[in-house]
Amino acid sequence: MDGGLIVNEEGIKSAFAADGYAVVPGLLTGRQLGLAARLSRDLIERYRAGERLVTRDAISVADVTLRHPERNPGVDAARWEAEPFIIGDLVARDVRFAQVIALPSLWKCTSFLLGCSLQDVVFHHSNLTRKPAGVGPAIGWHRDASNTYFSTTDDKTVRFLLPLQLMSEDNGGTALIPGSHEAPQGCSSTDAIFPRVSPGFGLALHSQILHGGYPNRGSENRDVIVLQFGVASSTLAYQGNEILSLCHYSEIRNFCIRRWGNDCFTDYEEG
Ligand SMILES: O=C(O)CCC(=O)C(=O)O
Repeated sequence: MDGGLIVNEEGIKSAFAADGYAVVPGLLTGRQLGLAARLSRDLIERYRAGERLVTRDAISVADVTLRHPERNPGVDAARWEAEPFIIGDLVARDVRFAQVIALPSLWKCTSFLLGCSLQDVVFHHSNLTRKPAGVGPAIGWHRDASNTYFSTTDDKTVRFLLPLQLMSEDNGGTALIPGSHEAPQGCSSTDAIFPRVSPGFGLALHSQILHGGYPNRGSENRDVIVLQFGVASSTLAYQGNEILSLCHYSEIRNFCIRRWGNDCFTDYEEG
């Protein structure tokens, strides 16, 4: 299987089981990261230009600020109507995002974190979540298992946050409480940590880990591609209707090969 190079699988697996999260190096090669960053930049520009296909059902910095002023103190919502906060269903907006979802390293990592075969892994959903420099809003504390968009009844999901810039506390990086996936009550946000995640690495989240984040008041943007995967046999509590949802690796790979030919994967290989 080609793609990024994941080393230390056992270490990543035991961190994920014990802490409810893992920072996974080597998920994207330099060229794959270049593709992901280029597609995300295009999408942001199309949003700012008001293209309906991109703005439809998406959330702007203004929307979230008006709905939850406490999450974005001091920011004047009216100035940020054209600035995207969350854009979901990435393939529906730009079909080339299928090449990012098809990265073998993500599927392989999901299969070893969930202890299932690669053939049993399915794609759930995608979005681009942004915290623009200086005005990025906070994200409330939550567990992905409780979301009413796309979740399962058995906790068998992995959510990857793939940052396009170095993500840390300084630019509103994801906050999480290690071990909270095994502590349904009794967690305190004072125990939060902010993993530093480099572009090309991913933050893999257990469905029960408590996570959120503070506003970005730093000078660096913080954009993450969010991709959730699960297991075909799971019962779904909620099922968002996105292009390629519930497809297997072979189906998404074939989808890409039909559009861009066999080279579309090797093209993004290093060296
Ligand atoms: O963007 C972030 O820092 C967190 C995103 C998140 O909470 C999620 O996708 O569940």
